[in-house]
Amino acid sequence: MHVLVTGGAGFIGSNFVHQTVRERPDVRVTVLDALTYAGDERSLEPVEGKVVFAKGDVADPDIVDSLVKDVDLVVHFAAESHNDNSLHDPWPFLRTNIIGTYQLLEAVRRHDVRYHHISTDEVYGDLELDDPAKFTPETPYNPSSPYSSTKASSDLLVRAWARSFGVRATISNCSNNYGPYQHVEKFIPRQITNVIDGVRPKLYGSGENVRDWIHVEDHNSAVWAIVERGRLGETYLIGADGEESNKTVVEDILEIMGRPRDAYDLVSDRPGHDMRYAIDSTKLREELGWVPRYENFRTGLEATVAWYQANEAWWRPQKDATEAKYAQLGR
Ligand code: NAD
Ligand code: TDX
Repeated sequence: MHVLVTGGAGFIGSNFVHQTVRERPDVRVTVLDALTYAGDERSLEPVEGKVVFAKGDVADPDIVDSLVKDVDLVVHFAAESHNDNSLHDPWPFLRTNIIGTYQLLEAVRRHDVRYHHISTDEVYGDLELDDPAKFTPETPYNPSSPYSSTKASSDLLVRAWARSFGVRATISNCSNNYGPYQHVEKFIPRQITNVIDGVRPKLYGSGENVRDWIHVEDHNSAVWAIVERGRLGETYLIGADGEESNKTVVEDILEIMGRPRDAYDLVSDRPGHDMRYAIDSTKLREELGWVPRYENFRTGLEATVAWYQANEAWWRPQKDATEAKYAQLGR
């Protein structure tokens, strides 16, 4: 099998490529990535010589067609992925997330290639802290941010292309990922690298917002389960029952790194900040027999702290520019 992985130089995509090369020697991998500020070819160094890398834009129909025609499967990770950026400048999100998905769908339609679409739980909006409910595949779409509205749009394109044109597609909506190779703009790596730099972690608003954390390796094993055993046209929610408040996560990071648990600051809130995400992954578990391996969040967090401590050369080049962007936002 030959798979085209879009966004394979980003956080989740590069981990997907590592896992695939490690565990599936029968799979050939080609990566398509535009190497935006969020992509880094060095994230593919562990698989150097074992995958083909193409630098290019998913919104460019020519490069997309030339690569899709030679593969059996597309796994589409490429996206503008950061909510704070989408509040500052939404256009790249419309272009990459909506137009890029459209171009891929047209190419897989032309060449009858199996397609898996990577999406987020943020398409469902948010939940109250005391709501016993979790998101299910039946939850109505209700996105809050420019980022999540473009991801919701792309999901709807996939559903329409599957129904109207018979494109062989599946969709997964996953909760917040953590693990190695995540850009330092994101919450967990930002706080770990701040502590390394002697800067106090920054919590938006009250810090009570809840995210449902899953280790990136578990997200990616679920993607392979869906690709291999999922029903065409279906949506699967991926989550590992990892709900934690942002405040608890920061306190745990501080404790793991030998600092007092209260050595953080509250800063101005993100506009439209979703309160809580929570995934019900029953369908994935019961239908496809998937189980997460990193069930203990604290252990996974300790490993992630250790990875950023050991890999400063990887994240250091991103750090100043990222913090300069946050300084402009007052966060
Ligand atoms: P990321 O920002 O770390 O990586 C995105 C990658 O896509 C980068 O390598 C970037 O260079 C590439 N890219 C961006 N625009 C491109 C374009 N126009 N053409 C080609 N490549 C382009 O993102 P991530 O956190 O790894 O997220 C990957 C996917 O998973 C996204 O679709 C995101 O919506 C989804 N997702 C992320 C999370 C999470 O917690 N990070 C959770 C659920 C779903
Ligand atoms: O410095 C910070 N302080 C803070 O309190 C940052 C960067 C974030 N936060 C909060 C905002 C969120 O409640 O932490 C939480 C997590 O923030 P992000 O890492 O920006 O993630 P989130 O907005 O939840 O979205 C993530 O999960 C879903 C990914 O970035 C998306 O790509 C994915 O779809």
